[in-house]
Amino acid sequence: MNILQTEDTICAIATAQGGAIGTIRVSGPEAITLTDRIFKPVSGKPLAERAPYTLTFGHILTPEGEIIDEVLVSLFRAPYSYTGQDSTEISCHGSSYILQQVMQLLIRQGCRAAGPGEYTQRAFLNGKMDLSQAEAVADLIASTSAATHRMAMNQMRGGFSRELAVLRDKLLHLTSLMELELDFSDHEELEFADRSELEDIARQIEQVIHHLVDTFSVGNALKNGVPVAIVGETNAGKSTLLNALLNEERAIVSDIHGTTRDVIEDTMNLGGITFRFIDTAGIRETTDTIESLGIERSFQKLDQADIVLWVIDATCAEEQYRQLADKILPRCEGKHLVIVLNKADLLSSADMDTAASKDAQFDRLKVALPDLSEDVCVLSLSAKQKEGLSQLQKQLVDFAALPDLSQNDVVVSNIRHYEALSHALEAIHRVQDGLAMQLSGDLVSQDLRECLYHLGEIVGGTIETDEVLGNIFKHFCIGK
Ligand SMILES: Nc1nc2c(ncn2[C@@H]2O[C@H](COP(=O)(O)OP(=O)(O)O)[C@@H](O)[C@H]2O)c(=O)[nH]1
Ligand SMILES: [Mg+2]
Repeated sequence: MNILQTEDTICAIATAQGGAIGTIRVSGPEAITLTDRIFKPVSGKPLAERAPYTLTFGHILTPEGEIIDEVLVSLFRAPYSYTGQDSTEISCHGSSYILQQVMQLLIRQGCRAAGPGEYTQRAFLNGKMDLSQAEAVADLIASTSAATHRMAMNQMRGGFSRELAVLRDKLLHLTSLMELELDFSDHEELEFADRSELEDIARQIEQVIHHLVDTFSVGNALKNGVPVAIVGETNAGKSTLLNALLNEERAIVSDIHGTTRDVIEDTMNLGGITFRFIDTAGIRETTDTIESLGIERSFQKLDQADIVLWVIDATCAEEQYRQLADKILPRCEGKHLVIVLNKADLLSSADMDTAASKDAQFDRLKVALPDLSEDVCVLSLSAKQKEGLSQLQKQLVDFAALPDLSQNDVVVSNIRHYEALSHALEAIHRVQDGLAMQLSGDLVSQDLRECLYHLGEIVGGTIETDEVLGNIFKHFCIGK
């Protein structure tokens, strides 16, 4: 499918199955004519002759004259519709048989069944909304909590777009000051904005972009779940812990070392917060290429996580700790780290003779782990017996405390926006460096333009390719 095709007329069932009413949307230059061909209004006056933004009652008929349903048709004329095109919405009874019949009739008359997100894509291409607003439509439909709903609603209503517009204005101002300097640099008698003023504007821009980039960790946690990476040596019980936390057999558990080679993740709601648990390949020295690729990804996931669960086999805790401390601890800076001493069930039976209590063993282990900073939390549990899990869950909820969002907070939750903003941030840093180093204006302008380009990518303009658009809209539901 050519994704930029907007000149044909599309139709789709826009409502979920099982409701009392089902709506079919038709959009395109022929929307009204084609609907008229299958619809007989009770008043006798065809849609083509009716005023827009009216409801018309009538019947959907087959070419043979059989009544498929009694329906209400709403009428929209370009450019005042969701897509910006002529559109109709046929509200039928919610039977999937009826809806399929109406779809088939429309298709027989020349409509094309719409792909995912095609209506919103048309809305974007017709200038009804920018790209970030279009993406918010999908988020809004997928929202499952007050926080995700608020983020999406704010973005769809243009909160983010406005913030970006202010930024772009500032950048354009800075660019024009720089270019003024370039154009008239031969005229030594002219005074230009001095560099400290330019640096000041650049600093303001940097702060705003920096702030937006920072909001992504909250936005992402709210939208996709707080990322919790489960890492550690092979056979420490990481997959068992994942399964215990998710309460299902999600990952393969085996006593063969190196079983988990790929990343397995799933979400779970605890105390009203969605967590994204990520089981990773065990970290060990290996010559197996596939396994080492898996281990590389383990580190990637560790880096992306907000919370790290380092699973250690309690029966050889000191050894496992020493093996990996150098690799794991430095990567946990700025994250919450929980050291999970797993297989506590084995410990208690092994140490039965000494009559040491579970707590005492735990304390001993804690002392045995050297140079642990204060804020690292150490818990002992048995993933296999599902003992001690509630303590871990409580700890996770404590760590994850997310801020309450207000209606107007701009929070970046879309990875595409985050990446564009990160690139914009790099560019503005180069601008700042350039200004500080007294680089010539044309070099600095180049980075300024790059910064503008990346901000432009977010709202969409003239730059996006079919591929980029296709990628964005394919995640939509059909009918939106
Ligand atoms: N006794 C005991 N065995 C466990 C526990 N957790 C995991 N195991 C076992 O340890 C082995 C490795 O577990 P697995 O979850 O695959 O480890 P991974 O390689 O870290 O993912 C399996 O045989 C598990 O049944 C536990 O809490 N107690
Ligand atoms: Mg595993």
